Amino acid sequence: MDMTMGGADAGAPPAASIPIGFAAFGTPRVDVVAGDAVQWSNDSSRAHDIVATDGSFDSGRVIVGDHYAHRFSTVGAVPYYCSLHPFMTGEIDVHEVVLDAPTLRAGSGKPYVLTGRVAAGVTGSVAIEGDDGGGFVPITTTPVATDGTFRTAVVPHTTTSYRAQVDDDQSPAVQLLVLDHAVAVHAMRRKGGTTAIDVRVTPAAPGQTVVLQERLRERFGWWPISTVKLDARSAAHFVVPRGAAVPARVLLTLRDGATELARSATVHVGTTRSHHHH
Ligand SMILES: [Cu+2]
Repeated sequence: MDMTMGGADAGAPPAASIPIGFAAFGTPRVDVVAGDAVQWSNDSSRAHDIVATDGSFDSGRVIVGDHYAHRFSTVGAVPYYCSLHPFMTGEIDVHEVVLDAPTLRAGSGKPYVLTGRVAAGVTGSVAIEGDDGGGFVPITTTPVATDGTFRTAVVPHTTTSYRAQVDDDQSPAVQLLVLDHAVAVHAMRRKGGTTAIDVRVTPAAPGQTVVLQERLRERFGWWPISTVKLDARSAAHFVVPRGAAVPARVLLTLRDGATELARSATVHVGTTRSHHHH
């Protein structure tokens, strides 16, 4: 079943492309459906090969700039390695059905379209299951189109994992991130020129991270000023020292303080000239 893209066996384009680096396969684990072709491209500066651990395929020597493709027809995990550099390993996981990983974030209570594909020859419908914290439960079923794809709208209320099922095989789960928090801020200028900012996050998220940012002209953008954890009431309090007037906002983030989950409106801190009405 080996083939070369662009050769006599060229059919559908490869479902996945894996770059081969100097000492590693670029995507160590890839999910496909049975019938999919996978293409490896040697982007490095030395030759490699791609050899199935079970002996089911062997690319032979793939020189710099060349590529190799293999079509997978049987469901199951197919580990492989480079026989020239045996520490280089990878795995193709071949399924009856896969869900495409969501690329956008969803809104709570708003429809989001999930898409996926089934293996060659599978017809009928796909069952979609979702887990938003209590375990997987059935959500819906959706028909498979003649080209093997399917799509269906789901309505998540919070961040949810989804998987698809046909016959006895389940797809790997994919996670749909839902932005379901609101960050309310109230800024109050105090005597002496400091500004107090009260923050409240709903629904309650005690212990989660909030970051005060200011838009600083000398930094060319938004800059983190202070990072704190929400208290037991899902509230936080910042005091901004006296200074020039700048826009400020508060982000709810993951623990890293960088991955944004929600953002407040922009408020102004510091001393403005418009204070002294002309
Ligand atoms: Cu190699």
